[in-house]
Amino acid sequence: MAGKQTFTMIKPDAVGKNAIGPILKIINEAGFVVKAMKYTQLTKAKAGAFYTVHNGKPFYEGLVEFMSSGPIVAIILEKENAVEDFRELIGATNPENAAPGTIRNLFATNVQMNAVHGSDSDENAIIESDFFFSKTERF
Ligand code: IDP
Ligand code: MG
Repeated sequence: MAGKQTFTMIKPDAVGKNAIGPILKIINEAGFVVKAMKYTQLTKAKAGAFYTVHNGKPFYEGLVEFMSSGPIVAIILEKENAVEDFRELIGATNPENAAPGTIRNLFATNVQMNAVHGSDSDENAIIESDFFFSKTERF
C-alpha cells in the first residue's frame, strides 16, 4: 500500500528567487497538507549525508556545494499516494524535461538547481523526514 507522506525541500535557488510562497501554494492546491516545516541551512557535511546515495557520481560535489549554499525549507507533506503524486507535481529532474506546469518547469534554474526535492520511495520519505524532524516537530 502506498504511503501517505513524502518529504520535500525547497532548494536554495528557489528560496533565492523568493519563490517559497508560490511553491507552497501549488503544493497546497494539489491537496498536500503540511505536517512539519523548517527554514534552515545545511552545512556541507549535512548536505553530503543527506545525498550520500549519490556519493561518487560526477554531480555529487556540486550538489553538496549548491545545497549548502543558502537556506532551504524542509517539509513533510501528507496526501494519499504522496510519494508518487508529489514526484508528478514537481516534474523531471532536468527542468528541460519537466512537463509544463510542474514546479521544476516553473521554478528550476537547471538540472542541478532544480527548485525542489521529492522523495523517491516511501522508505526514503521516512529516512529523509527523520533526517530533519523529531516527533515533537510534527503535527
Ligand atoms: P531527483 O531529485 O529528481 O530525485 P536525483 O537523481 O535523485 O534526482 O538527483 C538528486 C539531485 O542531484 C537532483 O535533484 C539535482 O539537484 C542533482 N542532479 C541530478 N543529476 C544531475 C546532473 O546530471 N547534473 C547536476 N546535478 C544533478
Ligand atoms: Mg532523488
